[in-house]
Amino acid sequence: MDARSIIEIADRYGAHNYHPLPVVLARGQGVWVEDVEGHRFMDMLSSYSALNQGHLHPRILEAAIAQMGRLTLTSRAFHNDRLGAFLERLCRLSGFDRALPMNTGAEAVETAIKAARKWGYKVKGVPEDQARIIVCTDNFHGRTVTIISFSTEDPYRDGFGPFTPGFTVVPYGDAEALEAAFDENTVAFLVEPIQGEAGIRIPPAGYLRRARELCDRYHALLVLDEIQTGLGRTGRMFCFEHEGIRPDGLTLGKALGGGLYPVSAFLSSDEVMGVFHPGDHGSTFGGNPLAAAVGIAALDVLVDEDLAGRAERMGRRFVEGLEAMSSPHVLEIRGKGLLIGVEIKPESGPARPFCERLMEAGILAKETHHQVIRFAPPLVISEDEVDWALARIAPVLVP
Ligand code: IF1
Repeated sequence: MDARSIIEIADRYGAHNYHPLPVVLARGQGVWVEDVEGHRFMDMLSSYSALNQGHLHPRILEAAIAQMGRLTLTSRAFHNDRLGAFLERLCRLSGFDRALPMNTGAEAVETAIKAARKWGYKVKGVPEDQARIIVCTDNFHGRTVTIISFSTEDPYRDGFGPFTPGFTVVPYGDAEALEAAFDENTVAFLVEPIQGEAGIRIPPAGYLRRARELCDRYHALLVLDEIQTGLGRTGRMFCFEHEGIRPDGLTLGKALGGGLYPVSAFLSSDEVMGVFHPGDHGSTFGGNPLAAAVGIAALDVLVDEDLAGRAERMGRRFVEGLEAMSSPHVLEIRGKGLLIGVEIKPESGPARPFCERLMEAGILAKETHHQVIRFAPPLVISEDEVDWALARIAPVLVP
């Protein structure tokens, strides 16, 4: 079937909650994807960082296939022989005491919110139903009703109320405003170390360190959402390493599933995780043996192939190449590692037509927030592939 008919069917039978580029993908390998008509593209979106290890990484695929032939699902009513090893791997890699496995990013964030609130009541001593969590403007943490309750983006909220109370919103990157927002009932500050959806926004240097100090001073948890920034994307295994701090809680997802399966987790200390007891939280699929086997392989690949180091090196090469173009359309190029945003000047129009032209040139990238093109290829990208991409981006950015 041709691309147009496939798109028509999806449009006819699907909800219209997306506006995808008009390309229908059928195969993938590494940084490359192919559409139903046999055109090859470089995937510079990586499913929003869920494909850090690239499409169909052979080790991850092999682990998944092997596990699929043994055991895939047990629920948490029984133990399975893969989960313990996965949790241990995750804790050792991240330095946390315990991990709670879920499936999607939003579920990991919901878990973090529940953990922080319960920690607030049981450990900190906040009066019942008074717990407050500080979050930032232009945050993106997922799509559940509770999470969109503290979104500042109208389309994410419009028509979906009533909303969950208990959140205080402060301007992202503003340490003074953050300090002013703490009170005795604050249980956590939940924040992305770099805001992805907001257009690859990097807070001022020292912001996370200040956040760390404030959380210590007010006895609140610093919870970082690294669902997008974690697992090598920014040139470190975790983005918080850039500032030399440690959070009290961490959410991971996306690349934890190696581009193959939804795997997410909330990580924290014995003290925080200790608030959970049998029956008070869970998920049918979270921690299933297939997810655990895939998760182990996904982490092994990140470490063994030093994908964080590669993100750092390839990111530098890519940004230098973009800067060398001196495009008259570009207002700013920003990013860390291979999480790169190119902001288009308002007078050059929105980013979407640039993405459409990139697609015609063989590069799949997606605009975010109208003016920003997001470049976030799989971290397995090679120097030659970076140069290949730059050669195709140049004619689109430089007329
Ligand atoms: C979509 C955005 C990116 C996330 C952070 C939690 C989640 C996400 C920091 C929730 C998800 C998504 C969802 C996806 C597009 C993508 C996205 F543009 F929408 F904002 F990456 F920038 N925390 N990000 O970035 O994870 O429940 O989706 O597994 O289409 O909504 P999820």
